[in-house]
Amino acid sequence: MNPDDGFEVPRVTRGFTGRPRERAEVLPPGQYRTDDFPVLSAGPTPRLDPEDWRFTLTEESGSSHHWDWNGLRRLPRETVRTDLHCVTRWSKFGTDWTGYSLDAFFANVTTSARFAFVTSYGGYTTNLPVADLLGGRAWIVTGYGGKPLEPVHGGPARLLVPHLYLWKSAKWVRSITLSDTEDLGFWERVGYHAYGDPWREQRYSL
Ligand SMILES: Nc1nc2c(c(=O)[nH]1)N[C@H]1C(S)=C(S)[C@@H](COP(=O)(O)O)O[C@H]1N2
Ligand SMILES: [Mo]
Repeated sequence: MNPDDGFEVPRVTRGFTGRPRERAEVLPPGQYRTDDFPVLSAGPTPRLDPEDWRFTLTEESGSSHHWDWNGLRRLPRETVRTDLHCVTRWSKFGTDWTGYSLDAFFANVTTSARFAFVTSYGGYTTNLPVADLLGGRAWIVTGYGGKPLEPVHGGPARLLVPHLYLWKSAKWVRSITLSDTEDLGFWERVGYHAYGDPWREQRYSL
């Protein structure tokens, strides 16, 4: 783990990207507030050294883009303060992350694909529209609360898509594959909503 990673405590609390944070610290319907940070993992925590971490972004054409830890760290680093909303009904306000906007990963990507399929080390998967990864709304994060992201919360690197239910924020993220067809991920296949907007309470598809 690089020692400077995650040690920059965010000072700009809201709208560091220049956009207002809508409805920050307001509970979506059916949620309760917690100050804990529960751990929800469908399997064991993969132990992955940053040196062994790789991330692959594959276009619908099949051509792919790769980042290792050094490549990741060459991207512009951002701090993010955001609320989290888990489909199991807990919400946590004002969490501080450091990471890299998905916009930076898409800078040299040519795609008209609508759908993204995310795969983690350990085999977890989830799906979301490509559009939801763009526009300063999604990050690969490596720091939490001013420290390197703990393995149980997805370290060394996880996806963070806070405007959707937290199951979309794949821990130990390994790859994103773009496609014209919608493939469902681990929870979506067993009945969780394909999109998962907490403000519209899109918990289940059934
Ligand atoms: N790889 C992976 N990512 C995952 C999960 C998982 O089981 N495996 N669980 C998801 C769910 S359901 C939630 S609520 C959040 C929980 O994140 P946390 O454990 O950091 O609170 O991670 C999401 N990302
Ligand atoms: Mo969850």
